[in-house]
Amino acid sequence: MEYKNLLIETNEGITTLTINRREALNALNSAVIAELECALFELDLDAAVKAVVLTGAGEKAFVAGADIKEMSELTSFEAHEFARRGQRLILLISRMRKPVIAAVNGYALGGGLELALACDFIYASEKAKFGFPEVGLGVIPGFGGTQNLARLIGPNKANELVFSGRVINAAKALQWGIVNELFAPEELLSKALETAREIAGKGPLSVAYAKDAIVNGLNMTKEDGFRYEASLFGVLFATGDQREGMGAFLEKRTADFKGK
Ligand code: DAK
Repeated sequence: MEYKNLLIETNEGITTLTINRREALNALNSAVIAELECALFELDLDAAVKAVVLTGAGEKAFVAGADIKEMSELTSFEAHEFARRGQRLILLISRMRKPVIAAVNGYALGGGLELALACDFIYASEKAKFGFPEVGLGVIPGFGGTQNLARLIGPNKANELVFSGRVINAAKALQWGIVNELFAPEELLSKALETAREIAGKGPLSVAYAKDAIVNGLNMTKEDGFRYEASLFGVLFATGDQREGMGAFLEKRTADFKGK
């Protein structure tokens, strides 16, 4: 696929995926959503890629939401297609084996916040802003936002943010637990890449299985989650990476993981 709205750069196993639609503050129209889905699907299959950092082009916005202009003109059938595509993208990120870090460099509103919440964790610029303006547009978050936000920060804070449509600053997002860490705008990407590199140095199967256990375990009872974790733990003992990781420790050398 030819990417007209994305910049994709891979260095030493880390891919920086930048949504590049500055004229609309990187708003998600159907073309951006289709390109993101395709790019992430391909990156997940690419053994050379160990982690993905997702960000927005420019200094103003990560993603200022779904494209309101395009949405306002949709027929009912097109709106249904749009919703299905968007939700498929959100689910794809949680199903990917590779970790995806959101580097939120500015506005993360509506569908933009939903996209960030779908990632495995969020780093943000001190100038970033977060909110769900949907109730002011006569709709509600529709790309998993109500579910992912309430699971992340609990229903009370999620209720306040979603019902009010208020935009909160980065410090508040950090305090509420939406964001893991804040950085000066010029440091954000390098800090996200630094963490991505740290993850890339670990066993890729271990990282993939840990993600699987955390994402899927959240939908299980605690006891079922423990059982699931034990199964994945056991499966890893059938891999070369487990022998390599433990062997390297015992031989006092750096592990050379092959992802199999
Ligand atoms: N869509 C389209 N264009 C947008 C946009 C958006 N969400 N946000 C900004 N732009 C465009 C502006 O129209 C403007 O374009 P021109 O007028 O220059 O052509 C350009 O980007 C620059 O924006 P501003 O001139 O407004 O810049 P300001 O600094 O003054 O304001 C702002 C920045 C972020 C506060 C403001 O642009 C703003 O309020 N933007 C809209 C934010 C918003 O309401 N976002 C939420 C959209 S609703 C669904 C699932 C999910 C969703 C929907 C359905 N289904 C399952 C069906 C998600 C819904 C949403 O995300």
